[in-house]
Amino acid sequence: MSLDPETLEQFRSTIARFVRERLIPLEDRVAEEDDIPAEIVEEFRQLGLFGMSIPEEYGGLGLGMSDEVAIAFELGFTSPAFRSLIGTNNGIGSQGIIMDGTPEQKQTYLPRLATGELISSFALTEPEAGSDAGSLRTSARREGEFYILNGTKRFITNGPRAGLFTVFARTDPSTSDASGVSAFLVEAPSPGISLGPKDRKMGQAGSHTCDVILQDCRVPASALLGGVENAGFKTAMKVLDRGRLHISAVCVGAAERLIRDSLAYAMERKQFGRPIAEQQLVQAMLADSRAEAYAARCMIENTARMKDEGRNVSEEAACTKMFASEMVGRVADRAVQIHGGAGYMREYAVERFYRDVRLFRIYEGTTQIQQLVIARSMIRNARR
Ligand code: COS
Repeated sequence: MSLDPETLEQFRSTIARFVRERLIPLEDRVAEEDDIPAEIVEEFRQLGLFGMSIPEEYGGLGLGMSDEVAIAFELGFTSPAFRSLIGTNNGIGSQGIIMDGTPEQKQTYLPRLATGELISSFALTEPEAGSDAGSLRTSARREGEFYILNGTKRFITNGPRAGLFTVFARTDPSTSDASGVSAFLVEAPSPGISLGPKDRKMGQAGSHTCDVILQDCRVPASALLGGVENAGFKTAMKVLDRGRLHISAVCVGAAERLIRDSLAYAMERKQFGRPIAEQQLVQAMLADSRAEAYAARCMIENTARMKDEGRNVSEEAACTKMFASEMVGRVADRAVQIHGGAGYMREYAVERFYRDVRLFRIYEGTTQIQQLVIARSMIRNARR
């Protein structure tokens, strides 16, 4: 499902204005307080942002992938912490339920995720299972009408706020790979779940991650996603295909913000008797950033269109995530360089963005994992 072009354009311009008028002025406060003001959370709710990608029948806006990336480009223009708050409900926290949940699971959770009444988190990563997600050790043992979960999940985005975790756990103890993994919808707080302290991160202040510890956590058998054992890893991979495209769009938004700030600074700042924007070496940096951000935008729009057509875009989503996240790293580096000494100072947003965007090359699959996904797909296709 997608919005008609006029409605999408109205929504996009509303979000663009909201970002510029409400969110950008609050960036320093969010970074300082490491939190998002309650009134902003409420405004997100009213704008429908928690349920952008949740189908309309469950109270969401029902955006298709092309629509969603159009909005993510706009949200990327400000601190990633704002987007992170609504990111899990629209992406990795809800898409597993949308794709593979039972009708009851959809009915129970999606309406509350769409309004933001419930915040969801995706609990895949563990202390010993990061890129090799299929090797996870958290266990789920069936006991009558319950499963008993034990293990530790690490770096869980929105963990401290979450009322619902999609927990990936091993239901087949005879396996040590992806084949024995299932997904569970685990409500919080509940006995057997405890949270570690908030992680102290390099950037993205205002977005919270923590360990989620499961100790004999007892969930009803109905918490098994889709009611099917050992299908969880494929759910995780499908959810990540989509998430990688969304994150790519956020990278482009951030790059466009960095370019805007760099251009404004370069046109203002004078050295050698004229604005540095007139120096060819500075122009080269601006032009490289512009061309690369444009290339990433085109890749994302094309891949999103393919996904809306129902095509498998695992390879393209990985290409896009790899290119866009690496691109924004280069753009941020040039932005600091263009700002010179000022770019190393906290008064300028580029210093904060430089730290914030570093995460994009790591989460939802590192660049090296994207390379692996792309190359494996190339080889598979060549063998056909
Ligand atoms: N969509 C649907 N199914 C998929 C899939 C996808 N995108 N990718 C893999 N699968 C399926 C495979 O087809 C395979 O199924 P069969 O056994 O029936 O053939 C199964 O899942 C296992 O796949 P594979 O053998 O490729 O698994 P690996 O253990 O080799 O892992 C990688 C694959 C490395 C790509 C995966 O572990 C990964 O993406 N790691 C990064 C994790 C990540 O992004 N973490 C971020 C934290 S969440 S913010």
